[in-house]
Amino acid sequence: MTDSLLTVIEPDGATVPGFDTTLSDDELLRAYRAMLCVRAFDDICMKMQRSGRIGFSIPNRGVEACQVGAAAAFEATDFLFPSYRDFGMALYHGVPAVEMMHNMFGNAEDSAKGRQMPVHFSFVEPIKYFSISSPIGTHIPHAVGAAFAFQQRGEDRVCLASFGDGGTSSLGFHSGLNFAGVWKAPVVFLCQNNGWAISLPAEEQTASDGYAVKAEAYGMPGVTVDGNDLLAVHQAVSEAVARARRGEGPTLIEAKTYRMGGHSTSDDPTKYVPAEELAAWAEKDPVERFRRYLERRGLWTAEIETKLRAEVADEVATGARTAEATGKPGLETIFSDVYAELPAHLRRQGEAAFDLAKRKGDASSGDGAFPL
Ligand SMILES: Cc1ncc(C[n+]2csc(CCOP(=O)(O)OP(=O)(O)O)c2C)c(N)n1
Ligand SMILES: [Mg+2]
Repeated sequence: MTDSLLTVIEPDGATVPGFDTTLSDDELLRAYRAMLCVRAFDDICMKMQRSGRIGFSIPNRGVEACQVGAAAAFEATDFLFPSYRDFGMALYHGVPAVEMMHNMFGNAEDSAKGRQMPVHFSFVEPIKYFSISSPIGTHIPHAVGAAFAFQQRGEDRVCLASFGDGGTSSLGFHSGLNFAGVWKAPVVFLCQNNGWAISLPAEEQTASDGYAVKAEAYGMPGVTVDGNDLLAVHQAVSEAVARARRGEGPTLIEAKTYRMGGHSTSDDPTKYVPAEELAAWAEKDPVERFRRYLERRGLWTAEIETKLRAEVADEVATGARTAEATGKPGLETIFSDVYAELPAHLRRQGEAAFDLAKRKGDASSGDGAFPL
């Protein structure tokens, strides 16, 4: 159990003596672009939700370094089991913004064919990004089960289970970590402690001294890392991935970060987040901190910034326009990808429903309001 907080980028962008990242210059710039893209994506989703064009979205502001630093430690052959607040994991690995926008609109091009809520992305290429589970913590045993299967089959793949401080109160957290410890499954648990679980502060989520300490009970190392420091998160997760690949089992990483926005586009954080707390964390903005690092390293200029911002703004705006203009999934797709062979009773029920829809018309759209 490491008590100290791993941090490598100083507030002015310098790194601590003796540290060097294993990320190449290209990967560093890719990470920065992914973080800018998350911000652009968030921005446009807020506008689309406020104008009633999508049901809801999840803001990522403040946690971008944590998502992207962690994602950069995985190969495309590994399996990510992300949280709903992990947009940067997909974007870093090259998922085009338009693919994510298809899900925001639940349209015919959506990989889930409109059968998931917005922000419940799932991708097979270019990264194995497992479908988001709405019930908190239920994806943790999924990640452990997949990791155990890879271990049994002798496949060199590692799984990531990413969840929040609130996720540690779920049954999935405890059963998942327990069996990962017992089986020495190749899985990395990333607890993004972002200060809040909707309106419940992280201090009221647990009586233990932080979250990393919980690792001890399950027989695995627990590490605490500065979640606003992309390179520190990347280092901690890379070490855990290497450990998993060596067959030494799982690691629990607590990344201390901060949600600089609402839980979703449907709540008002000013009702419960102290303004001074938010202001203090805004000073530690992870994107700005990484930008200073890139500048010191000679990888950032104002021209590069302008170019990247224009690129990501165009990517998300074009993606949103394309997704909005794409039609809804046909009713007859409700059973697609579900059964290898459709059972007879579902075929009969389906035919009756499709016939009714043909005669009476498809269900009309709702008003776009979403309860959470
Ligand atoms: C089993 C279950 N209980 C409650 C909810 C409602 N809910 C949705 S998000 C959330 C908070 C989760 O907080 P945290 O794990 O810290 O993640 P964060 O939103 O901060 O990223 C809750 C309680 C749910 N989706 N599933
Ligand atoms: Mg949280």
